Amino acid sequence: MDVSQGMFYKIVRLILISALVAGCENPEPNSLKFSNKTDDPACRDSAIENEYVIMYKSGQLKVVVAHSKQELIDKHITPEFDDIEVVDQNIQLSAPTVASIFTSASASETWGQEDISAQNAWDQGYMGQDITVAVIDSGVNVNHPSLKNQIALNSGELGVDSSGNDRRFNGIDDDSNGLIDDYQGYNFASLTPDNIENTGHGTHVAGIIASEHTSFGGESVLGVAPRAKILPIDFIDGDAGGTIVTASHSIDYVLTMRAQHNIKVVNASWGGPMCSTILENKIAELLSNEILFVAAAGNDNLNIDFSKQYPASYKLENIITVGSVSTFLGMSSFTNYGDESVDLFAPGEQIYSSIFNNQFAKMDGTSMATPFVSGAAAVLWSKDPQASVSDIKQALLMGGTHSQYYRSSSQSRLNISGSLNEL
Ligand SMILES: [Ca+2]
Ligand SMILES: [Ca+2]
Ligand SMILES: [Ca+2]
Repeated sequence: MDVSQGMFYKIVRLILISALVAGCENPEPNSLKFSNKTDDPACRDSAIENEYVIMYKSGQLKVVVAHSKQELIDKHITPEFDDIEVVDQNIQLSAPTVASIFTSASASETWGQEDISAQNAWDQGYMGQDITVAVIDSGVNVNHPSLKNQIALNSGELGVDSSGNDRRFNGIDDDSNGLIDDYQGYNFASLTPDNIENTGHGTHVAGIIASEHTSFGGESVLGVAPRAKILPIDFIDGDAGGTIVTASHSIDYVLTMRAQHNIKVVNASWGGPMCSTILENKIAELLSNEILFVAAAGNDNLNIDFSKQYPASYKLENIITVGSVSTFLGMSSFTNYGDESVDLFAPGEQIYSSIFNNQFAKMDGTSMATPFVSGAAAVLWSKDPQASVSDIKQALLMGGTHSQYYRSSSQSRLNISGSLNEL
């Protein structure tokens, strides 16, 4: 390539990056993978004004402030042009929403587990053993009696250091993974090791996936994969919320800890109309590492083939998007749906599980349907540890209970017994 050609390609790339920086208004036909989700004006609403995220070719992220496109290019892009992979708006992620919290509800506390034939898997000895599910959420009450034995602990931050101090609390990054005292997950909203669980959401999700079946004061949750481990990754704290950056750092952490914990599944019971190439790239990295990403369809009663919701609507092979069915087994009145964009339905109303302060509660939402599928994936992997993401996804979609009324690609709702037969 001669000099003029090199300059030409530089200019072309700069134009592409400029198109990205312009946000969703001005998609170039070939502008990376951005244009397929730039047609929805809703994605602009969640952008943080004047804040941009630079993703370097190394995978590192940096948040920068610029008051105009020209300022962004002159100050931040041009000086580091060759090291930059993509530039994106920074986007606010709303705290995960639950359709409602019940104080009294008529359904059995285990109707969901019964509907998906979980007992059949447990009877065969498939309980998610040796599999870890990363729960990227509002945090997990790691001391909850149903969950305290189910947390994936980082061996590099356990025991005592050379000074005789407990590595869990010594203020030192003992395993040199870049994070201090991350012995039971990490909080990328506060940048501390502490799960700050003040919504109940993440604990409820974690309980559906992997609660022990032991009774505590007469109460128990039948976790779908009771021998799987949970890696709690907190990326949303109260009103401060999370961003594309906290979500991306959470996914980077999954990749860092993947080998030690055998993380096969990420549960993402959150989303919104956010237009982010960076988040899409991060989920694609999970795909390269054979990690499944199970995403909630959302609770807006929308057809998300048309009203895109992310991360559910990214076209990546490792994503399973989950809608909710009611106790009557029809689609929930609130659930999002889509013949292409939703993959599978699962129980998502009057779901009983753990919450903060060591309590239990019933909740509604696609956030609750999603962990049924994550738990089921862990169960399938405990039957066939060598299975690929594609094998597991296919078994989940093909093994479900079929109905033409379910508006999803598989027209079915989760059934573990059927899926085990497909594997
Ligand atoms: Ca560490
Ligand atoms: Ca430490
Ligand atoms: Ca939190």
